[in-house]
Amino acid sequence: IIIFTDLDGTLLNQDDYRCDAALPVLKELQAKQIPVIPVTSKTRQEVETLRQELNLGDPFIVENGSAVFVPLDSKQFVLSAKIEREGYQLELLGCTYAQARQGLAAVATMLGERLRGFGDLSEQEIGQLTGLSEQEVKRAKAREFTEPFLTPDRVSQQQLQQAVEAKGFQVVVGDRFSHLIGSGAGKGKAVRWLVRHYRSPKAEEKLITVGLGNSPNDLAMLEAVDVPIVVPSAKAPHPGLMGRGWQVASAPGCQGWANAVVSVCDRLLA
Ligand code: 2M8
Repeated sequence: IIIFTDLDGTLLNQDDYRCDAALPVLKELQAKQIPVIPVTSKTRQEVETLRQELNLGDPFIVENGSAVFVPLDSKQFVLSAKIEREGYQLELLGCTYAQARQGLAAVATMLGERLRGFGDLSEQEIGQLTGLSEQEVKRAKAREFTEPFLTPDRVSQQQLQQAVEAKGFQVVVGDRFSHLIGSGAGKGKAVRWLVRHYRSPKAEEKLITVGLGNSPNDLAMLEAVDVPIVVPSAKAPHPGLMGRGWQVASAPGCQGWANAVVSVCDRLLA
């Protein structure tokens, strides 16, 4: 089993970014050597901080599938990426942050709309919009591949998407922001890349992939796994993720995550 998981609103509660209810389950998974792979909009710095806090050692996917980081000491994943950087092998699917910034400016000009990205917002503004602390905002602003921006209300989602694609990028929608990402990036592609590089400890083991997410930007990841699980938001599951017959966790945030992971693992390992 491999567990691929979104962070905000999924493993982490949407409002306080905590994951207390999931801690015992994460321990259990570690003991069973079941990899837990973060697949998130967050930056490498944000994920590295969380990995330290949670004592996670597995690979991770940042900035909406722009890059896959495989620790150089990984035993469960084959090291075959081309770039080596600070203790990881790095598989790059997206673009650079400078390209994403230029892309957002080009889309804004095309639409005749002001589009405000993380690079345009002060640390204080991002803090107010997200509820992150000063230190956390700095890590969220340390972007390498993508630009989160305020979803414009005067432009339809379709118009935005068309303009973004005309400029050679993609747009995905997270919990609070839209994200401009490179044309080769995506949570689904990054998940499939890692699955191809999984080295099963037991040759005869049939790999089963589980994915958990709560936002439209998790769709591609959920489509790429064997067992997709939708974590509902505080009010209801996101409408874009419904009607597909996917399992919906019994509660929002980390409590729903924990309940769903325990029941799926019990079922798969029975
Ligand atoms: C952004 O990501 C979330 C994920 O769904 C969003 O779009 O609302 C990212 O910029 C991330 O780096 C940041 O930590 C998060 C904070 O809410 O917002």
